Amino acid sequence: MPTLAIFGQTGTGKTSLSNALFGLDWRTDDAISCTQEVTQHNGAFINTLSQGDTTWQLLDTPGVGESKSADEEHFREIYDAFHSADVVLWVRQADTRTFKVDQESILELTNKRQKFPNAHFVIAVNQIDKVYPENWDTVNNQPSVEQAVFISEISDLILHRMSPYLPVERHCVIPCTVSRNYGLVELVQAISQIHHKEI
Ligand SMILES: Nc1nc2c(ncn2[C@@H]2O[C@H](COP(=O)(O)OP(=O)(O)OP(=O)(O)O)[C@@H](O)[C@H]2O)c(=O)[nH]1
Ligand SMILES: [Mg+2]
Repeated sequence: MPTLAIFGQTGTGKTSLSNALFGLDWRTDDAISCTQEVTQHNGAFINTLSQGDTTWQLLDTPGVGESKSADEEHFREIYDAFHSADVVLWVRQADTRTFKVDQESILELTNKRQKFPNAHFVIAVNQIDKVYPENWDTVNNQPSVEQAVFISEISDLILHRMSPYLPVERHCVIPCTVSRNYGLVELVQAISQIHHKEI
């Protein structure tokens, strides 16, 4: 059974994505760091997102960057999840410009780029509904023309800032929004392209 493990800064939407992709009802929070331990589920993607019947071991991890003490407390189990993953899904929030927390935590997780899991790497650029000027096209349920331009630039920037740290390719940087149920089929497709490891 392949392992899909989800990482990223607190509040980016890791648990929301877990719920949306696997039909779960794990607790999320608008304001406070929520997931306090690695949470596991064995199951398939919901059938509106994928026709495949692969059973995954899903690991949802506590977000990084909440505080120094929380990061220290959670590090070991996040590290173990990272190195057991067949697919590493790193979640970024589209309207965030800071990369230092992601970069520093990846450096720690990879022993300063010395040790990588034999995994396939995907970045979800979540919460694209919040991208300036926040005028989501509700008629067609897609980004507005103005948002689409920024989302493309943001995805390029994320690749530029993250690829020195994580071996991710441009076609595996996937814009999405859980709230609008948009981009999730593409995200599942990117996750399902496990080239690098025999399962
Ligand atoms: N606008 C918007 N809000 C979202 C989206 N995805 C998640 N959220 C909200 O973002 C907040 C944080 O979501 P979580 O899923 O708890 O985030 P998390 O990454 O699991 O957070 P930690 O467990 O603290 O690391 C919640 O209020 C979600 O409803 C999205 O696509 N758009
Ligand atoms: Mg969470």
